[in-house]
Amino acid sequence: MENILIIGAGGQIGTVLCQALQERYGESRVIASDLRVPPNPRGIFVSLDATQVLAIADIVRQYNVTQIYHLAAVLSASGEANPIRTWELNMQTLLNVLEVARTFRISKVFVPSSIAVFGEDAPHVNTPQQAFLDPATVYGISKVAAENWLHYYHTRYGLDIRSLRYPGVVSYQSLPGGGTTDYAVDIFHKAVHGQPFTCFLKEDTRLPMIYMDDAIRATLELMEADAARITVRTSYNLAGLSFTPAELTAAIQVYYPSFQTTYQPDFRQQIAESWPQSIDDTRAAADWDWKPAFDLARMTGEMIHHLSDHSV
Ligand code: AKB
Repeated sequence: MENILIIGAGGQIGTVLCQALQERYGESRVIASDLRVPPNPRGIFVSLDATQVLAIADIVRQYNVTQIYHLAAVLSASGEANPIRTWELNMQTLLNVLEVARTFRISKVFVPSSIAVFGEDAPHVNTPQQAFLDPATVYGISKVAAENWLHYYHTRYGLDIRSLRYPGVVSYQSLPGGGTTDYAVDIFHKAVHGQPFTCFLKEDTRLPMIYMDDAIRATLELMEADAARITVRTSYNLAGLSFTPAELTAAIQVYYPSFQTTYQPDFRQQIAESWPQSIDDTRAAADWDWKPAFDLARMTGEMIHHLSDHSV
């Protein structure tokens, strides 16, 4: 029987992944954790500061944990406010998780990476799995380092660690925080409330994104794949869809014709321009049969359906 610890369970992906794992494995088998415990959590939710290795070890021992999903990290935009602190937090929590996993012989670990590992010198269209990694943000630098640590712990200690380079994740269940792709969620909240949206990126900034359902399915499919099929032990490229703020606005206008976006690019524009516009994920397709299900029209319809009071 698996007992699964999620670190960063209160975040955008953690909130939804936690529910998906509870549905799959049972509520008593999933130990959600974050710095703060939300009011009325479903199932087991414990307070955990992942910068404290002994605190992670205590929970692993107490709940007999067999798998860890480590989702806590400072993201691309907020990370730039304090680069050294971001590096320390992202690396310390990662190394703590890896050491606990090694010591307690955890059977499987998931640590997400990001499209932020890519920078100026990677091809921006259909960015390949193997590309030059020269990230422009401290978040990206920490994810490149993380990918190499994952590979190291796998080859040196035989740990079964798996990872995906998430694009921007679009969700109705939870809000992102501190990312460069966050606009693609914020825009829907404005649209359903009948308000105009001010975008911090230029209208033609194309970025890779993924709808939450696809992101969760990809994570579970990767984690459940036969270990012999996992040929990438740094992190897999993962594609969902790609769009610009102008294209997303047009897709929303199908439901709200008077909805308007204005553009006031800030420092996040430069981060976005350093990232891929689209991702080549043929390796994920070949190794564990990955195939996204949501295009722009379907994603937009679902977001509006869930965020508005009525079905559209
Ligand atoms: C961010 O914008 O920083 C994240 C990411 C792409 O990893 N959503």
